[in-house]
Amino acid sequence: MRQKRIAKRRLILECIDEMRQEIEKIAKEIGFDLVGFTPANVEDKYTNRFFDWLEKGKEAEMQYMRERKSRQDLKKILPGAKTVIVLGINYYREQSPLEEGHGRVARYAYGRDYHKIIGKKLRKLENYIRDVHKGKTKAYVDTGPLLEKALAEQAGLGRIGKNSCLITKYFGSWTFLAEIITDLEISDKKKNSDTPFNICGNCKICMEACPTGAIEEPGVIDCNRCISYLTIENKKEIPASFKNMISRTKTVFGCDICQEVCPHNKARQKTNEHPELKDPIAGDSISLKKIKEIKSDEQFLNIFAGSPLMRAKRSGLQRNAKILED
Ligand code: B12
Ligand code: SF4
Ligand code: SF4
Repeated sequence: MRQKRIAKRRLILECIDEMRQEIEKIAKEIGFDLVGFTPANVEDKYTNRFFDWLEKGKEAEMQYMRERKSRQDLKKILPGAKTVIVLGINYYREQSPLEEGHGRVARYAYGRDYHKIIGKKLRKLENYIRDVHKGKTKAYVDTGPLLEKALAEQAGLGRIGKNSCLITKYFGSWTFLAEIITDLEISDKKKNSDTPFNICGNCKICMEACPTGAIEEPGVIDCNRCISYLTIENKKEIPASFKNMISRTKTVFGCDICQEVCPHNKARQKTNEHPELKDPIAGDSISLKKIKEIKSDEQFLNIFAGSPLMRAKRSGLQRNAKILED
């Protein structure tokens, strides 16, 4: 009897393993570079950190970050959720040297908005899971209340560094993240070590290199000080105390500094091979004169439609460019 039970259990485990391998294979064919599986619950150590961060007001004006419940319990998003399939896509590219009179654009915003590119790939994988395995699914790519880096770390895609980015083994932190929550029970029980930031050891290079001191503690970003937040998400005037610091970085949209200095990235970064990421819209940098001369929202749309720069709107981009000109 016991022997029979063990044999049955072994068979189930083999089936789960096979299903995981098959989904991983399809995901890679669709164009994902990294695939991992984790149970559909976020460990307390992450949610506690997240609540702490909110309580201290580190999210600045990003109201949408205050949605707490579903970040903790994914069954509130998909009833019966059992597994999160975490996916990664390398987006690294070498940048051309910055020309005089130009402002730097962060690498993630070089071409077409990754939400659109990855969204399409997610739909393909969801269709496969629904049709072949009859699983319910709900997909995200930076589009909902998930702790994506926490889930990626749980799924074994990489480790969170002191710069708070998820650093993967093959591409460093130059990796977009996306998730499919499903009611299929296919999670992988392999776990990362519990020691936080052990990928960093005693290194603090990113904390020291951040021009505005936004990495307050290992893994904790104060958005009120972060150039990425100030130049993308922030809708207001940029506080005078940060203007000089931003001007020195010559950044007009986003910020890559705490990733560029990371020794893990230097050892792992390789130019991505995704054709969809190669068409420039904003490019590596934009002429400040060109930004200044945009006279209407319509003209702005004509130039930047489909690009992550739409998030800052014309007013935000012109505000940023003005800081570099002054
Ligand atoms: C809000 C947000 C921002 C904000 C805040 C950034 C931040 N670090 O929180 C701003 C606008 C500043 C930002 C900037 C950028 N972002 Co952003 N952002 C997000 C978003 C929507 C939510 C992140 C979040 O929940 N923050 C809240 C904090 C509290 O959570 P956390 O950062 O995950 O921190 C966890 C860990 O660090 C850990 N932790 C922290 N301290 C400790 C200590 C101990 C002891 C332990 C155990 C754990 C622990 O627990 C925390 C809670 O889970 C995610 C998408 C998503 N839904 O997850 C994208 C996301 C994080 N962003 C992304 C990117 C690409 C960027 C930029 C690189 C863009 C750019 N070039 O300008 C920068 C990077 C700046 C940086 N160093 O983080 C990617 C990151 C991919 C990766 N490989 O890490 C994501 C995942 C989007 C995506 N789908 O690809 N972003
Ligand atoms: S993105 Fe830039 S400003 Fe923000 S923490 Fe990193 S280095 Fe600092
Ligand atoms: S620069 Fe150093 S401290 Fe920062 S994430 Fe990389 S290894 Fe960790």
